[in-house]
Amino acid sequence: MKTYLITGCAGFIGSNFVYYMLNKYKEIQLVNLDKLTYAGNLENLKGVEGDPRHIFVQGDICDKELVSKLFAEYDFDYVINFAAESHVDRSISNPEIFVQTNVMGTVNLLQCAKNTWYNEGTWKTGKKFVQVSTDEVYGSLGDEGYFMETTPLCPHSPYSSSKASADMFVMAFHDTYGMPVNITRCSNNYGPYQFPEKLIPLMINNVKNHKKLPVYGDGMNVRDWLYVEDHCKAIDMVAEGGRLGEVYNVGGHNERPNIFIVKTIIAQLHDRLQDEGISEDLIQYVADRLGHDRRYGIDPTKIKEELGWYPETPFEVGIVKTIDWYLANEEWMSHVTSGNYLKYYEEMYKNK
Ligand code: NAD
Ligand code: TDX
Repeated sequence: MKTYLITGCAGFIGSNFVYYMLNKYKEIQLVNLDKLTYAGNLENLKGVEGDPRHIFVQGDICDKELVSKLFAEYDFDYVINFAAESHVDRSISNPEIFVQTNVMGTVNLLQCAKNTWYNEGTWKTGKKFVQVSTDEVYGSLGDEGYFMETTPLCPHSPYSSSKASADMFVMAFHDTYGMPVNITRCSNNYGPYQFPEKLIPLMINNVKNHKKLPVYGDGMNVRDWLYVEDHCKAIDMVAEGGRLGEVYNVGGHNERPNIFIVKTIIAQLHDRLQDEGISEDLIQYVADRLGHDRRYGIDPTKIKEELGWYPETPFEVGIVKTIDWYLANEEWMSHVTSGNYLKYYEEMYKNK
């Protein structure tokens, strides 16, 4: 049986990963270390309550004592590091916590893994550290071309700079000590349990409540959308079969301008809810994000050719599944949008 230290798995992608893995593997042990920041939510893990294959530990990936204790207690085969501060807008107003968690936290995990897995120049067999990174580390594309694994890192936001820095430390541990690692760099995920500070759930929530839809700039920035379950599958495949020391880009020629996404959500909810108050009149173009990357687009050839992964969910199917989930989980949304979310929203969008 394989034992995993998974971090940040009370968040969006991590909680989806927990469901994916427990569904796929009958015999598995997941130890989920999560600090439960504003983005971490135990309600995301309700479906695995009582399942002994999933153990939740509340704590910080920066906490050396705690992480060392976990390594002493469990014989981890894998570390899969999802834990991060993940929102670009928050990184623009408060970069320090991004350095703390995304860089220092990752280095702490690397060190604790090395302390346990490495002895007198030799690594224990079958171990691997997988860093969940992002296409944003490559910077921004013009109208043409795609991000390849060989594209130089050129991050622009404090968030993507912290993720690029973490990636470099992961590679440094591979290059310096021979640590068995992989890095995955995926494009924008969407699906169940995504916190409504991100474009798709924010728009779904606002449309439903007839609130204005804040579209940054001209709405023509392009993101390459990936259904979260397809991403979870890719991470599992990389952990299982990725060549050591390699980076794998995860995405799938699924690029859409933001305004297309917003209009799709409006049309879907208008029809589904039969609500005449839902229309494109809700769209409000607002001041652009500072340093807003224009276009992301992933070339997924490497992961397809080496591991046979491809994005199985077309956007048209994934967005309907996503909207279905949010409509069926109004209580989840009302819990996460009470309290601090309201304060965040007012502050974030006050001058827009
Ligand atoms: P999220 O913000 O939904 O969840 C992050 C989780 O990490 C939360 O549960 C939070 O409590 C936890 N966390 C934060 N700081 C922590 C700390 N110091 N110690 C322990 N836990 C901590 O993020 P997400 O969207 O699920 O993203 C997961 C990972 O995937 C991140 O590393 C992110 O950079 C990367 N990624 C996300 C996307 C996307 O579209 N969402 C795309 C590419 C890459
Ligand atoms: O209110 C909004 N209006 C708007 O126009 C918000 C929240 C976003 N946008 C735009 C900005 C982006 O061009 O929509 C696009 C998507 O924005 P986000 O959902 O904030 O995602 P993005 O900044 O692209 O980053 C996401 O994908 C890569 C994740 O948050 C990162 O964690 C991941 O690494």
